[in-house]
Amino acid sequence: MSMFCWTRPLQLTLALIKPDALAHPIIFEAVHKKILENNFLIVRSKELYWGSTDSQKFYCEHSGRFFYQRLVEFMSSGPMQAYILAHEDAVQLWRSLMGPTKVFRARLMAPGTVRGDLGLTDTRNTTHGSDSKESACREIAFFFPEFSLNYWYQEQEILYRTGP
Ligand code: IDP
Repeated sequence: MSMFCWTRPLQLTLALIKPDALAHPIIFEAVHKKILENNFLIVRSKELYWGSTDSQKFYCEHSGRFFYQRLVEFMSSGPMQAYILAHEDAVQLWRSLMGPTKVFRARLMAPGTVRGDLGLTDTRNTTHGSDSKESACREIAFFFPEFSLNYWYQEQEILYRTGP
């Protein structure tokens, strides 16, 4: 029997534990705990290691920014953990639990968030989360090409309509 009680259909998001956080078991555990404590359903999870081509492709929108090269090198500096998370408000909830991008803002204005508590620098900021439902679809396909979003959402709808 499920321990969750959903009042709305579930939404998916893509969450990443970046290399700085995965390198330290205590930090990884703290982020993973945050996911579980907030009643996300972990739909898929895998550890992966990016080459610089993957990092460049994923962050192409930032190419030309002053931090781009540093970001690309960082994202391929060690293993990461990728998750497909489900929740009624998955995109927004995970973004708010992560906290702001920049570490000083996260520390000063969002203590208690993952980045506020555990972020090291603006680049090495522990986690990624999709910023919209559209980005989530694109990013899930990038990380989990074998996963069928359409199928999952259809099944979800049927389950939700039918009830437990
Ligand atoms: P987000 O990760 O909060 O969605 P984005 O603006 O999409 O933020 O930036 C992607 C990633 O690029 C950030 O998570 C961070 O690792 C890096 N980054 C963003 N802004 C800066 C900066 O000003 N200095 C260094 N790295 C940055």
